[in-house]
Amino acid sequence: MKKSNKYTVTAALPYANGPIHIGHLAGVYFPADVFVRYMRRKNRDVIFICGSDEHGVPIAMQAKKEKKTPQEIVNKYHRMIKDCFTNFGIQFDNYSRTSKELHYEVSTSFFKKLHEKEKIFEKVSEQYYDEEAQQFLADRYISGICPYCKNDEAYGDQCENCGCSLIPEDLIHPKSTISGSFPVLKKTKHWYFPLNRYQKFLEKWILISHKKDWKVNVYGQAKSWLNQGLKPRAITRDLNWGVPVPISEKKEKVLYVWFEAPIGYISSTIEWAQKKKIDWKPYWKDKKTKLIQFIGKDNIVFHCIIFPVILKAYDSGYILPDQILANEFLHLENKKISTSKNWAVWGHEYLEDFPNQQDTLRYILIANMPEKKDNNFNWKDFQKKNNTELVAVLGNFVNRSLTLVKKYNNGIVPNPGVFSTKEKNILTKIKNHPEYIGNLIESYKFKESLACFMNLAKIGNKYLTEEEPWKKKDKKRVETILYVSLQIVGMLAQLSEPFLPHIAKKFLNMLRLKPFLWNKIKEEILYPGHLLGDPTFLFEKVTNKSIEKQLKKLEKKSCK
Ligand code: B3M
Ligand code: ZN
Repeated sequence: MKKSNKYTVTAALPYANGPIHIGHLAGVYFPADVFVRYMRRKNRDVIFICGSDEHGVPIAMQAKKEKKTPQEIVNKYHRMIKDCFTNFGIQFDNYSRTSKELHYEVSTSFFKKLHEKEKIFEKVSEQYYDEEAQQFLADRYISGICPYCKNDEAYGDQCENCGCSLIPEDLIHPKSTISGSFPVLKKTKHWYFPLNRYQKFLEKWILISHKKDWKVNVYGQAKSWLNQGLKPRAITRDLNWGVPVPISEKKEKVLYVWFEAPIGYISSTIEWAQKKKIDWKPYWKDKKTKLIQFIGKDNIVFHCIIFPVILKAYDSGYILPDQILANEFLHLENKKISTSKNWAVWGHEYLEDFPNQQDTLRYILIANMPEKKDNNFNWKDFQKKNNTELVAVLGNFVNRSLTLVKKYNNGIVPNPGVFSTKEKNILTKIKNHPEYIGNLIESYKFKESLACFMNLAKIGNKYLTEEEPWKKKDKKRVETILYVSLQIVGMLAQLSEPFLPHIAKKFLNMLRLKPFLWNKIKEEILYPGHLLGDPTFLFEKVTNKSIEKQLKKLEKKSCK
């Protein structure tokens, strides 16, 4: 297969209305980071783009809740989210904000051009209006009884009890969540995007071209939307927070957040290119460039249907996503993660409670990634995986190998003697690992790629335990065993970076090795005569006490 020359990788722009939790990390940011780190080591021309999504009702609602202005809210959470990503080693090429001037320019220019080319139309409709608060009500600001399950706390866009999606007019006894009053229907003008005109184009692009290469969950959701038949959708809102509609005479009309936020991927790329003084266009317009988007499951329709249609309608040579990757949900202690119920493990709290153990969370969340079905995170399993896999297998094997080499050969990689059949097999096996793991990552099978990496550590650990070099009389035999062990150790150090970047650094330093390009990771990584550094421990045990502390913390949360 001929490899294309550029990759634009995006990760969903998180709403700056709250901190990042393990669900976000496992679902979007860790897999995306593993992928990009690997691609960089493959020497591919890849950029990793993200930024904070700072508009929309979720921000306005959080501002109300915290009695702050939307600006204060986004400033606070943008910082927090950005720091959290940095501390977990998520290495974006650019992390922007949709509140930046540049993003206003780019997103309004999209809107203007679509308007000029008559790709959007105006329509007056009736919408719920809160007379007390004197504002139109976004779907989320209206609650009432769900017509399907009779839950009396359903929202104007969705019932969280039965999961059905709603429109405000579906609700029985609608009520404004701002003032508690009964809203009235009032006329308002909005701009609509005729999605229905793109039905055929999308059917061809998704149902025919991507039937085989998109993940089942993504393809399935897109297909079900197409089967229902697409309808025009409003791309503006009555709200006082957002990118103002450039052609509206009325204030307080803004671009719908799901219209402008995806354009944020483009403005973030432009910002990056401006800083680097290079041209951004090849990353979005070169037909050979691959656009790969990592998103949350609840964002599928926006990335598979709305954003591609915007790009297509704008018609200036934009490429369409090649891959849209969404995972299922991660639960916490068998319960649905919920920001509003504070049922979550927050990234910033983890970093405080487990300093220098970022990679442990990376490891556990990649190993438990809800790739095909919902998965669960629980603290006992976290402790077990850390202690029995990272500490007892990977850490222990590396430490034992290096300690033995120090003892028997002054920390110098020995010259091997004759290999046994078992050793020959091991050496052949490890040689295949870079390609094997790489292929899994390129097929977006992150869990399997990590398992494959870990399997190598298991092979090494088992081999060293079985061979017992410390009991051998024959010096050459000892040296051969240590040599073979060290090749596994070296391979692990080179391959660990996409998954465990902080550990990888320490690990390579300890071996006094530089990171190799992925294609250069070959059989003999540590040559005879190479002087190793002093062995240190790569991982720390997680104690019962610290797990109890986390469980108590959760208990407190659930009592609130
Ligand atoms: N901010 C949704 C979310 O954080 C939304 C993603 C935007 S991607 C353009 O779940
Ligand atoms: Zn319901």
